[in-house]
Amino acid sequence: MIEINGDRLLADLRALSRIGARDGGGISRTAFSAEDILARRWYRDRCQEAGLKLTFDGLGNMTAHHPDDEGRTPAVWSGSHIDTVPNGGPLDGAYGTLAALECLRRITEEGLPLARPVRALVFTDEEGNYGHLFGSYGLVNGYRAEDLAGMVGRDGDRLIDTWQDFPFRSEQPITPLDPATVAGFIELHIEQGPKLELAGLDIGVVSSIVGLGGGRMEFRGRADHAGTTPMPLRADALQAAADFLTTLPQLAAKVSDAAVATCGILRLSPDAANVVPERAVCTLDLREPSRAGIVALHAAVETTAREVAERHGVDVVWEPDQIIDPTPMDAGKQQAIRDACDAHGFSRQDMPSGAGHDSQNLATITPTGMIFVPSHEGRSHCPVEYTDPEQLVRGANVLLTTLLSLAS
Ligand code: HGY
Ligand code: MN
Ligand code: MN
Repeated sequence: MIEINGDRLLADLRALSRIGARDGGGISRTAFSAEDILARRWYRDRCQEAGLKLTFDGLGNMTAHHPDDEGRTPAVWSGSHIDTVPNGGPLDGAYGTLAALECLRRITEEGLPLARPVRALVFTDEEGNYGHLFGSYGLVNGYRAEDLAGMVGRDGDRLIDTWQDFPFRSEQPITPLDPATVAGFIELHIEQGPKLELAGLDIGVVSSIVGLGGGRMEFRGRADHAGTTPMPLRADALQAAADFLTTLPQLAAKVSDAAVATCGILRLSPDAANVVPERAVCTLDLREPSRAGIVALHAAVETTAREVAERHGVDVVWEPDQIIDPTPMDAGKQQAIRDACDAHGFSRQDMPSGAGHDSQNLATITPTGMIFVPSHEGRSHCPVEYTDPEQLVRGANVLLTTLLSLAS
């Protein structure tokens, strides 16, 4: 059974983690940023070193393939993302991206005669600076020009301004991919939760991926002088937002034990210490294993926000995101992953994913599977994100064996 070059994969992960590294240990590589360009150049150089061709589409999704496989379809796909959350960790996305590249390098080095080619992919903006799972969603569904024109990043920048002259984007039309060109997708990823480590297991075989909802809740009050405006006369948008946000834990609990609700961004205007806040914008992230659960969360946050706004004498505007459905993984791909674990003698368990992944979009057009490795103390989306190197190598070997079984 061929194996990956573990030292090379670990060295690649260390090298990529230096791009966008910040004092204090975190990594910031937001989609279409200068750090993103550096990381993509680095990835392109790795492809060239391995004799692989790199192409990219109108959204910046990148595909690495062997020149001999040019145009050969259907192909087996694997990959993930290299963009990060602000001050994130070194493995979320990068691990699955580089492991897929390592598998393609090993297949190339061994000159394996495969019935179907294997391709390694990098999806743009998985972390949703402009939109949930932005690149893989557009790859599968396309985007209308007006959708793209309306997209704004967490820093308030317009997508279509920021991606101007972005060197890793083509002028290709952003139309849905032909499903016939893909013969299956496998994504390797860190668990980003504590289950595998607590169970002392090597590999998670993902059964399903949680549904994603959320959106923008804006409370609109009235700007007033902080010193001269009596408390009862105020229409303070932040007071209303604060009241609303404290209800999130019980709103989630009312829907189910697995429902989660987060406000990770709160923006005030005019954002001045001596002005009563006129506007408070809360960005909400809502998740639940069922679509009905997310619909219930959306309804609950809207009802509660309107009640709170009424009480505070302010207005409220709710702009829900498009719900990304919970996604079951393909049974056949799950079995292929289990077989690969057993061939290597690695312990495993089937488990759901509480994090969203590009696999959610790929699964709508091709049989898709996901492989997890343990995350130390379940931590992720933060600088302390860590997985033991030998566990990283194990996961990549399961990926290689799985891809070879699907491509043969
Ligand atoms: O938010 C998520 O679950 C993923 O990391 N984008
Ligand atoms: Mn992430
Ligand atoms: Mn990820």
